Amino acid sequence: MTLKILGRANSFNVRKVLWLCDEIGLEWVREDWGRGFRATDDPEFLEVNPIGLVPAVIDDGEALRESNTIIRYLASKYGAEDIYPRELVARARVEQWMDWANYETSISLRGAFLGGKLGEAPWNNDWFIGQGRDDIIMQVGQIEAHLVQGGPYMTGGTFTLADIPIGLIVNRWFNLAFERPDTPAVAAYYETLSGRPAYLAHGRNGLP
Ligand SMILES: N[C@@H](CCC(=O)N[C@@H](CS)C(=O)NCC(=O)O)C(=O)O
Repeated sequence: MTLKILGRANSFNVRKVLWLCDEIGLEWVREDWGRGFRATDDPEFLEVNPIGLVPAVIDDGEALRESNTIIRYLASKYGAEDIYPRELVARARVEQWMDWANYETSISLRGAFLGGKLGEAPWNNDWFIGQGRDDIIMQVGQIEAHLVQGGPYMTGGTFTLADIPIGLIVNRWFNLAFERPDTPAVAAYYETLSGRPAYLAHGRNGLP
């Protein structure tokens, strides 16, 4: 049965699912939910995801939520071991970047992006914006330092699930408009990812 994705296509976390699906060739349909579309506190949405955030998916009648969980689930279900290895150390090296992105950079991007770029309340106060900008500069610096040690992808020579959240952060980084240090290794990584059609469709697609 075709995978159903609930969430607006301009959402950072929905884009992870869309990118993964196209990367491994899964068929999907999508419904617009979230900011600017039907609200996620609508009972119809809450029945699928009681947490009230996008994305949610319905796969073979099973409702699932949390973007990283969804992409790990789909990669596992459809045997994409090249991008989500079974070997435990290799798997942990992928997941550590996914977890780091979902906690650390999500908070800083609330200030730097939602507050500083979109002017969205309650994130649009000067302290929070400033803190978010300082933090994302530090965190992209950590990605830069990591890529200088290795690359071209986050876990080495090949593309993995780790590159999905990090690729979306990097796209957002280059779409922010405040004074930032140069990050040449991150810029090279951005170009490397841009060789992937699914990244051009859902990551570097003109949306921040
Ligand atoms: N930890 C969740 C975060 C989900 C999240 O924050 N989604 C945002 C969009 S990226 C959302 O639902 N915002 C409210 C809205 O669009 O109405 C995940 O990774 O899926």
